[in-house]
Amino acid sequence: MHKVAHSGVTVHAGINIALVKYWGKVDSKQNLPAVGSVSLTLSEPGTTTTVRFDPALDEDVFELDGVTSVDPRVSALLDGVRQAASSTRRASVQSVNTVPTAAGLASSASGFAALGLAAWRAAQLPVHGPGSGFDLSPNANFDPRLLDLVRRGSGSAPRSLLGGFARLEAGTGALSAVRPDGEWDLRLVIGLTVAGPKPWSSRDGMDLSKETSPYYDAWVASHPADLDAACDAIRRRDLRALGEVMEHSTLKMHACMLATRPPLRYWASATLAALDVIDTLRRDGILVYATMDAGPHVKALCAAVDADRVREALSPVCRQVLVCQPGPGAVPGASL
Ligand code: 2P0
Repeated sequence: MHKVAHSGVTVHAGINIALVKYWGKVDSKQNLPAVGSVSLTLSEPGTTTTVRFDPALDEDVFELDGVTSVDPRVSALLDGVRQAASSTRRASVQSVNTVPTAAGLASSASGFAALGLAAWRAAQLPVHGPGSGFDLSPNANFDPRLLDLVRRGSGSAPRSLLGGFARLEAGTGALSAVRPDGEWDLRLVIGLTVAGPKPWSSRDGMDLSKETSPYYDAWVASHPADLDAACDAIRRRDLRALGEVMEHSTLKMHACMLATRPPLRYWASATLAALDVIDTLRRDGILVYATMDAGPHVKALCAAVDADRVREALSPVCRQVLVCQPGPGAVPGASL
C-alpha cells in the first residue's frame, strides 16, 4: 500500500494558446485528440492549486476562487490519482484563477494542469521517474498515467504542464517540448471582445463537427502538414512563417466549425473588428498574427518590442487587452 502524505502541494500553471489548433477527437471516452496541436504556454493568467490528501475527510472538498464547487471532472481526476497511489484518502483542493473567467477566456487548461500535478505530487507519485521532483526539464517524459488524467480533464491541459512551445500528438496525446520558455522574446496580446457564455462547449462542438461538418475530414487530413510547418518555424524562430501557418490553422478550424450543423459561430462583430486591426498593423510592417479559439476573443502573436503598439491598436475595439508573456509551465507555487 502506497503511503499518501497529509501535507499539501501547491502548483501554478499558466493558460496556453494553441497556435496549431486541436478540434476533434478519435475517442470521446478517453478524450484522445484526432489532430495534434502546438501551443505557447503563458506565465499569466493561470491557476494556482493546492491539494491535500487528508485521512480525516469523508469526501473530496473543492474550492474554486473561495467558493465551494462541484465538478465531476475534478472528482474523476482525484479518483485516478487515488487509484495510482492505491489510496482511499479524500482530498481538499483549493484553486485560485487569475484567468478573467467572467470574460469567457478558458481556464480549464491551466486548471487541470495545476490540479493534476499538485494531486500527483501530494500523493507522492513520481512525476517522471525517481528523484526528479519538480525538475520539469523541457523534454521530461511525464508519467503517462498523469498525462492521461490531465487530458481527460481537458484536452488542451497537458500542454500547460510544459513551458514555452509544446506539442501534443494526434491519437496518442503524447506531449513534447518544441522550444522552452525564455529563448524567443514573443508576446501574446489577448483582446477580450464580448462577454457572455459560449454558445457551445468545446466538447459538444467537437462531436457535432465530426458528425456533420463536410470539412471535418479535410481538416483532419490537412492538419499534420501545419503541425510540422509550425514546429519548423518555431525551431528557426521565424515569426512570419509561424504566424502564417497559425492564422491558416485557426481559419481552417473556424471554417470547419461554421460548416457544422447547427453552425458553430463563435465570432462576434468585435472579433472581425480586431482582425481588421491586425491586418492594418501588418500592412504597416508589424509582424503580428491572430488566432481565435472556441470563443469571440482574438489573440495576437508578435515580438515583445511590438506588444505595446498592438495593445494600443486593439484597445478601441476590445473590452480589455492583456499583454502576456511565455511562461515556464506547471511549477511549484506559493501555498494557498
Ligand atoms: C485548442 N480548443 O487547441 C482548441 C482550439 C478550442 C479551440 O482545446 O473537450 O477544454 O476538454 O478536450 O481542451 C478546447 O478546449 O476541450 C480546445 P476538451 P478543451 O486549444
